[in-house]
Amino acid sequence: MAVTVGASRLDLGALRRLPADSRPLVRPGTVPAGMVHLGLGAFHRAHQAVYTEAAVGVAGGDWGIVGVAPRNAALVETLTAQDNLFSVSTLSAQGRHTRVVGALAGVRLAAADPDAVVALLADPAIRVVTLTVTEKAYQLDPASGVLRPDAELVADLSAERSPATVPGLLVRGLLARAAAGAGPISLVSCDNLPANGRRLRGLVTQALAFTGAPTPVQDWIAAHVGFPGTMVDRIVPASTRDTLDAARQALGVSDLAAVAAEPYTQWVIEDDFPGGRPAWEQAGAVLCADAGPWERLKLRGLNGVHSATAYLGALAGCETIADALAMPHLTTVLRRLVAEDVAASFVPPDGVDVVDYGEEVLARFANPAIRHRTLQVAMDGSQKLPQRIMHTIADLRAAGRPARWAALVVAAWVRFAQGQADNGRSLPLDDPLAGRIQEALAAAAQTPAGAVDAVFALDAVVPPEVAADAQVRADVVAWLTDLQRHGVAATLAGAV
Ligand code: CS2
Repeated sequence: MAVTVGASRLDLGALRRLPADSRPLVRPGTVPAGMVHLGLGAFHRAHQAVYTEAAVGVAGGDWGIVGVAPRNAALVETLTAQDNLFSVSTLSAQGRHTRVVGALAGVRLAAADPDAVVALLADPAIRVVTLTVTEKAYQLDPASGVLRPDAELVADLSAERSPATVPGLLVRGLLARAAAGAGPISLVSCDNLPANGRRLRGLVTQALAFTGAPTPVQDWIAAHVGFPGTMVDRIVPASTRDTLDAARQALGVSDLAAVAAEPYTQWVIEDDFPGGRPAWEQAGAVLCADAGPWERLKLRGLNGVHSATAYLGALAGCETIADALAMPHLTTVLRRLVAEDVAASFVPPDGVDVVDYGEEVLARFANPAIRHRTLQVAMDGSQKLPQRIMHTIADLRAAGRPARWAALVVAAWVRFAQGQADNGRSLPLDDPLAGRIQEALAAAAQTPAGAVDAVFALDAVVPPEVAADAQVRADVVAWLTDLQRHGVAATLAGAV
């Protein structure tokens, strides 16, 4: 991102000149580090950093966060120049509020000094590690959770070297921690993976086995490391020049690490912290024994609906999620997806009505102040679709129910992967499996059925019971035929 010049910079010295309601909730630089966070993207800054700062503000504790960016050198440089400070703007139709967050005790660039990150993970002062590294960084087969290490990860696990991947950093860090007997720790996945705590535990266990670490070391890790599952929620689009300009206006100084987010925020966390944790419940988080029902609610009832909006919207030429929602009939279709498919696919948390939840989600998506690009949400579909849509389909079919609206989402994804919007514009397939998906589509018969069969053969994405389901296949083929022949607008109009 280009550097804004002219205004003076957000840093410790600028704090006292900020409007009173824009100042941090803790005195930056005074809270010793107790946590490491991997993945310093916009979502972390507007979510876990905000909760952690608020928790420390109310209840205290040595829970400063050392933020680790795997590769983003510019962001680490920016935050270092800003004394680890950044702002979060909360945006809605009613207006905006900008506040500087003082949760970060330091920042590191893993690519520049991986060994420093390994040493941090082995430091007894660090007792919690949170992660927002996106689905693909786990290197797990999205449908099954089996480890599929790339060459870098194989190298990280095969010999002692400075790790180049996120799983490599975690495993080398835990081995160093075990060797140092540095005490218990929890690794907290805050990514939108299914059963993210169990997936992360599975990743660490499979990766450790790969290293051939001695059994007592593996046993130490199994006994001393918690893997709480979480449900995380807040819509935080990638920052743009507008985000930075608006932050500068609100603060009177420039903040090149500014993020903007919707007002809504939610965090449900399984309380598995053998080394202790911040008092996140004091900041509004829900600590519980099983986050599973909350996670299914969110992955299926929000993220699945988000992906539906992104693929149908991008095909119809809409730039943002809010623009897509303004398309005639889309909200009707999304309501039916929630009411007929999502709500019937799982048992929600006690006291939650899935249809009401869906209404709130649609109102959040329509927030005109959040310019969330359809192409951003459309990214990495192969990593997202299993937990967002395929599991809905699998559970409905196992209960003998149809999955008609969920099948529309799969068809929209296939058409998106075919690479052309209804207006003829080409659509980028930004996905770690892009090559495999495109090859499969190119080799297939050039008919809707041919495309669906090609995609259903990708077992990393489509679970076997869904791939083998003739009714699901027929539904997806029928929707894809409509989308190809008539486009999104007419398909939606004909569907309701
Ligand atoms: C979105 C999510 O980009 C995406 O795929 O569906 O980032 C979504 O905005 C968050 O999960 C909301 O909590």
